[in-house]
Amino acid sequence: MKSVLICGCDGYIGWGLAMHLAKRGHRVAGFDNLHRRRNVNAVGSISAIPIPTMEERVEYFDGNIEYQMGDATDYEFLSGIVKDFKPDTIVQLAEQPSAPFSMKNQKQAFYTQQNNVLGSLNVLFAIKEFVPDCHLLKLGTMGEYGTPNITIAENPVELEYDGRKETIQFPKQPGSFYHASKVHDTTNILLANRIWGLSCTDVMQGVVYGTRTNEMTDDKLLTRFDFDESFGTAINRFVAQAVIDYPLTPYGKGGQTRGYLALIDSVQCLRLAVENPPKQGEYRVFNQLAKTYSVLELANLVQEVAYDCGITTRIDCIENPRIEKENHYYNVESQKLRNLGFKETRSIKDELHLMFADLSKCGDRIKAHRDVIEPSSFWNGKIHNIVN
Ligand code: NAD
Ligand code: USQ
Repeated sequence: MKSVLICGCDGYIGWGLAMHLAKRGHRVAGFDNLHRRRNVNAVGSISAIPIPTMEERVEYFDGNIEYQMGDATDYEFLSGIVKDFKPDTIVQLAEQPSAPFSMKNQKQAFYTQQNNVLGSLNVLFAIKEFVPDCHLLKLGTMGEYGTPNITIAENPVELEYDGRKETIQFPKQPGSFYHASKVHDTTNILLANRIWGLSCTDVMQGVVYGTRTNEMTDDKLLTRFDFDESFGTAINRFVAQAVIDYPLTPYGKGGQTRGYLALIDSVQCLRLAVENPPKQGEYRVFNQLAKTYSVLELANLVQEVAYDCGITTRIDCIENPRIEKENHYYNVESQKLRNLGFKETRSIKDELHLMFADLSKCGDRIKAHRDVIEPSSFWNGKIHNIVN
């Protein structure tokens, strides 16, 4: 049994992970500042799936989860909970996760980097001061790497230049101020690993989709589900769109390719990392994804499954609000979690069927907020400058 502190336990992944670890017999505590709820409301949206308060969730769930409201950027609060709970694993999910939100304006870019980088810096110091042997399981993102024209390695790579060799982490090319905040985190973690011997799994996770984990046995235990331009992610948005007869929205040419995994597999992978910690003083990277797809492939898959569910839906490629390559090479090494036993729980089509079943009950809530689906913030308008 591990004692696991989850930073950001009210979030899309955090709530599912907290229940999953508690059901596996781990001792689980968590905290959250509830900014995700606030930020989604601030962009004029809501979670399509209604969710109770964190206090109610903990009560409905008959496993044991200790919850406190609090902020990772408040060191007094954070060090207090670490000192009291004495975790042997800290899962750091407590960050602002939306790339489009971070690109809206100066205020949101500043907020994202301050919240993410300084919150994670506090986690590093709390570990050093109070639980130096603790395993930090840190959620980074596949978007730290960008879309390089070579295979993305999971292990450090050897660089040869000017007749000399050095081993380095795979180079990072983030595409938004949000993704850049994760690269800054990685730099700080590597430093803490080098100078203090901190043990860390830095998870480069792909885009997560889905409505369910096995522990969500009751509607009151479901996790949040967003579909707006900022907080909704590709597959989740497409299913929500199909449910209300809104044309699916691949951006631009639709060739943008990313790694994806279902929520149930995200918590499976994080549990495997918790139960198989790195060696003391080790820094390791896991590239966490099940499969890669282009957004157009995803839109086609969602259209097919919608049809099976009796919904006819249209695909309208719309102007890309982001600055990104729309036709590019993408290949990722992701073997380490598979070596620990990770297997995709079900096919993407089966997962999409479950999503349609859950979201078809939420059509009215999505329809009432349909105006937040269309992108309204363009990253800079110079889309023609991207070399494909
Ligand atoms: P989320 O926003 O639903 O969860 C993060 C939670 O942390 C939220 O409940 C939020 O209120 C809380 N939080 C944010 N800043 C905080 C702070 N300073 N102190 C305390 N609580 C704070 O996001 P998610 O989709 O569950 O993602 C979790 C993590 O995984 C994030 O770090 C995200 O960047 C990363 N990630 C997510 C995805 C994805 O597709 N969802 C993919 C790759 C990586
Ligand atoms: N996209 C569309 N149409 C849409 C929405 C998205 O074509 O309606 C495209 C985007 O332009 C992008 C791709 O789909 O090319 C993925 O976009 P996304 O919004 O699903 O994902 P992203 O912005 O990259 O961010 C999400 C999570 C973030 C996490 C990241 C993992 O919000 O927290 O870090 O996925 S990754 O993409 O691997 O960096």
